[in-house]
Amino acid sequence: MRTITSVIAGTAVSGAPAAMIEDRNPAALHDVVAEVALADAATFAAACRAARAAQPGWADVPAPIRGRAIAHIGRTVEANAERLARLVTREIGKPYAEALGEVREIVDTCDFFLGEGRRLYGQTVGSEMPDKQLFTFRNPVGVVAAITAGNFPVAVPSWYLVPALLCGNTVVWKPADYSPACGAALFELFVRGGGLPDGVLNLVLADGASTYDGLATALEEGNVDKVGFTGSSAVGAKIGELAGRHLQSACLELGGKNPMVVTPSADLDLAAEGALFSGFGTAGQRCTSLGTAVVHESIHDDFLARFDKLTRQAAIGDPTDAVLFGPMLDEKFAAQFDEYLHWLQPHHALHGSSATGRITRDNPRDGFVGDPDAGVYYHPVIVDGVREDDAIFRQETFGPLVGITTYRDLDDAIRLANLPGYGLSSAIYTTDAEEVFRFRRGVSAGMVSVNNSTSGAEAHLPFGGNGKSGNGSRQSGIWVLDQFTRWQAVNWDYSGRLQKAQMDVAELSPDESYRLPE
Ligand code: UN1
Repeated sequence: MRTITSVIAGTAVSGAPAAMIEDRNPAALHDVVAEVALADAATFAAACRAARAAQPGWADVPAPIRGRAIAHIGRTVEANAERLARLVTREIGKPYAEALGEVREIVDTCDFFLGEGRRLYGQTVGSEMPDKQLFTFRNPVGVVAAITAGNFPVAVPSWYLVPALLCGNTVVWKPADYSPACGAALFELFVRGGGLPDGVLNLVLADGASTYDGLATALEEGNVDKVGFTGSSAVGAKIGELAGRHLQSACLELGGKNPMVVTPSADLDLAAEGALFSGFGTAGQRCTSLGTAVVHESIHDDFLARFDKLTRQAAIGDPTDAVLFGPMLDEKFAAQFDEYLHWLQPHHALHGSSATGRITRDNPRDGFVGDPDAGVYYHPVIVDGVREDDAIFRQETFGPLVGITTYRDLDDAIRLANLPGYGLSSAIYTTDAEEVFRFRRGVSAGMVSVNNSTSGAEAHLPFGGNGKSGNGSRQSGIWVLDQFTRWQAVNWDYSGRLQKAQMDVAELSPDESYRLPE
């Protein structure tokens, strides 16, 4: 049995400071992927001290050379794509094709940022006074603590690690406690593939409580300059509050209750296909998964019939096979999803499967692929008749559940889309350009899809949300550079005298009373 541990400054942490746990395959619970030595809060704080010690040296490595490290990491990940994808499938049950796509997202992120080492542009700007020059520089923030979720156990972490390292920061990374093997694998690919010096990237495997306490200590000790967190809105609020006490704004990527508006002009087959993938891909466990389909009342029955049919026909089961979705990420997500199913009420009509709840031999799903009793599999559920006061309408239900509600006019659809108070992703299906732009303007989401899934963002557009989905921070593309660098403004006076800004400024002789002759 393989034991995986935290790694600080290039050295594996010995023993199991907090606990030793077994990491199991959610598609085949008898399969123990690894034994995991969990660290405690003190280990987290020690990792931040190591990152602090390594940071000046890493910032001294010229940015184009750091960009080369990112290039090498990208190529190393690409060369290990199938192995890493197989591990993603084994550890969190993501269907293999999707896992390969997830690995591709790391490579895309590296490809985008490898050239940024030769840009990281600042500006050269003229002064308001002669013989004086102005400049801006991007400086690394220092030590980044990145705490990530396990539904994207390797791609979403790379959204933090790649730009943070490229910008000259050192990093302490705490992957989800249910995806430690993916975490350890990605850590090795970064450190070995990139040739990173010891302490530049550190790995801490810990549970949520130890991480929070360790982060609090590290912030207190002045060893964390930026916190990145991907996870639930509830935990994100706590992390944001903790960072705020140290006058820091965390980079928060939180939950979503992502709406899909289906209008009368929509191609209903396309909309149903989009709803199927948005709602049930990754068993509905993406932060960008579809929450509620907001469907015009005139096409509700047609849309529901198509969506129901596709969902009933979808292959569900063994994630090494060609299935729409596999198991829940982990048993704790299954237990949480069971709670959400209690939110179903008599006014709801259920569609999409032969039953609801956990799929077992006694509660079967037609056409299930493999042995349902081997893992934690759930029936997909389409909940029709959702009302705006229902918990199922207002709250994220991380799992294979999609609500349907109806609207009368587009203003009403936009109101319903925004009502839950999240604001991550959204979609509209329409062939009417005016509706597209009215929706884009009115919806609170950071991301809008037109005739496409709510999920599946590309790696070079800003990714992030508003409201309960985040504090406005954006990841990916050029926008994330503002998370991992701080602007420094420099002015250089070479006039040889003290020139006072706003005071020693030459005045022209304007005559604003001048009018053209009639
Ligand atoms: C997440 O679920 O945390 O847009 C991220 C998408 C993926 C990323 C999802 N590229 O669905």
